[in-house]
Amino acid sequence: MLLTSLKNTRLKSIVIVGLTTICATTPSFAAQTLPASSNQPGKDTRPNIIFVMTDDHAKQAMSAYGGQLLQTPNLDRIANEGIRFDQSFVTNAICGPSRAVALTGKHSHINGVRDNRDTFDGSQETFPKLLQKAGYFTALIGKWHLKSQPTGFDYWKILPGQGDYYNPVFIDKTGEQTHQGYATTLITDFAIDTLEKRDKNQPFALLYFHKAPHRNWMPDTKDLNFFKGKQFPLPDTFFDNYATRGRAAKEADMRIENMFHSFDMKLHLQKGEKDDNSGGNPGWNAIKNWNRVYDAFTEGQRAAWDAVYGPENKAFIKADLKGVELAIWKYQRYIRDYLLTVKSVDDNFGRLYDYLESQSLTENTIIVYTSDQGFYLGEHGWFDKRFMYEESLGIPLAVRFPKAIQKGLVSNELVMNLDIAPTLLDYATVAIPAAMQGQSLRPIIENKLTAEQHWRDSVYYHYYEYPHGWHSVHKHRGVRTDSHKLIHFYQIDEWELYDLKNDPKELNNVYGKSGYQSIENTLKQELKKLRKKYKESS
Ligand code: SGN
Ligand code: CA
Repeated sequence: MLLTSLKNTRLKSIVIVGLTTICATTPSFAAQTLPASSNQPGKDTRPNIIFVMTDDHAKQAMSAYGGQLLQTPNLDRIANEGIRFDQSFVTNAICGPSRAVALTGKHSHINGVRDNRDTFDGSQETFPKLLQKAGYFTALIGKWHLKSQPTGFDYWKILPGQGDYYNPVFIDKTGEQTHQGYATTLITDFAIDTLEKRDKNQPFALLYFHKAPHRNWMPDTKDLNFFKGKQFPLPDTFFDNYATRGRAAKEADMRIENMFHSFDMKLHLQKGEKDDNSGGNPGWNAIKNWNRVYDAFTEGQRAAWDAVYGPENKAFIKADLKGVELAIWKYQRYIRDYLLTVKSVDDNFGRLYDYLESQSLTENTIIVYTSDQGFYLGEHGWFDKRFMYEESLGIPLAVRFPKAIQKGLVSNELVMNLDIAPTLLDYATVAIPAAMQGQSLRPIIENKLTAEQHWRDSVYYHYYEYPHGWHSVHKHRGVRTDSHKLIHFYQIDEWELYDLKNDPKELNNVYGKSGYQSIENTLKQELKKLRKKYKESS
């Protein structure tokens, strides 16, 4: 049944957006244009790589995915001039683990980073290391969050841990320095500078990894009035009470009404007032952390910030909102601030793109765009991620490489962040290690997958961070196919099953309901098969 349903979708899985983009000419494929190795005499024409990753950027906030909340013309360009993946997923929706998967092409239980408390073992094989060995100049700029020092990079400059939005500390091989400015802009400045200073005879692979739009969503002061006066529509599922779900959704601590008044909402509490909305990690001092980032502003930044937040905060205090009204106010502030941090990513990516254009680098450079996981923008009443539900499981994934990609492709194949490393190695003509668990996306990217070729029936997911840390989401593993999703919260032995075609918002858990026995059994078998395939025994 699984296979049949997949074969039926295969034929529909690639579509081309917009009549004007349907070309009469056959696209030229990279394989025909790339030399085998950098050891060949003459100019090295292997493609450059720019891997753009944001932190917590939901597809709903990218206009190429039909998101209405904000226009992201620069990021959209990657999708519109290349390929957009509509069913792209992470294996474990949390930062450190997701980055480790992207670097290694291996699931968390193999690469050793199961949750944000784990330290990445930098002695293991990664795609940047392999590219470096193959003669690429490799660089990493921005958020790293893997605790150990980066390995496999000729140059790196990273934020410590989560990093700060304003006047952040960066670390490089020489030590720590504080840089005045806004993180997204600084990361872009450093990325451009790195490209400018590189040895131009070598191909390059740049990992351009943003902190934004991670909590606590502090926009750039120059963007603060961009949405002035705008009210955003509430998502349909904002008031979800998880009626058909089990304990996990009910016990998670990530509802918007519980966001911190200080750190998240940017309100200045009076002396003695407590910010005891738990917001995800009891014991964490939100007021102290808000004061720390607010105190880090320069005078000019603080004046610009206060000019906008000051009067708004005053009006909020006066209104003394409660209950639903308070939750809606919090949503409005959250979504505005979140979107503004995305806007800055988009503007800055545009700046990097302009640089590439000025250097004639837009044709022979593969640009991959993704986020370390999806995010809840008020759906189910939540912020944050972690769950295997669609909003956090799904990621934006787009690839631009004019030499190989027919403009405007859209794929519905089930793809994963696990596939990024093998794909980039493939394009660099570096052998993909057998131990990598992902698959090169090249046949999809080049629109060469035929009806007979088998891609993938399902994706495997495993989230581990419980009970430690933030947001109290129970451990779970699961399987998602094109049409269904089965989740097992194994420590509390609760199952959930969703019929994604009839219930795309996952409001109706049908596990154990009549008529679903057969799909339930099929998916349980599939889960077993995937655990075996990926060598997961624990
Ligand atoms: C911080 C956030 C959490 C978030 C984790 C993990 N709290 O701890 O809300 O879930 O990061 O995010 S904060 O108030 O300190 O911002 S991740 O993307 O790095 O995995
Ligand atoms: Ca993240």
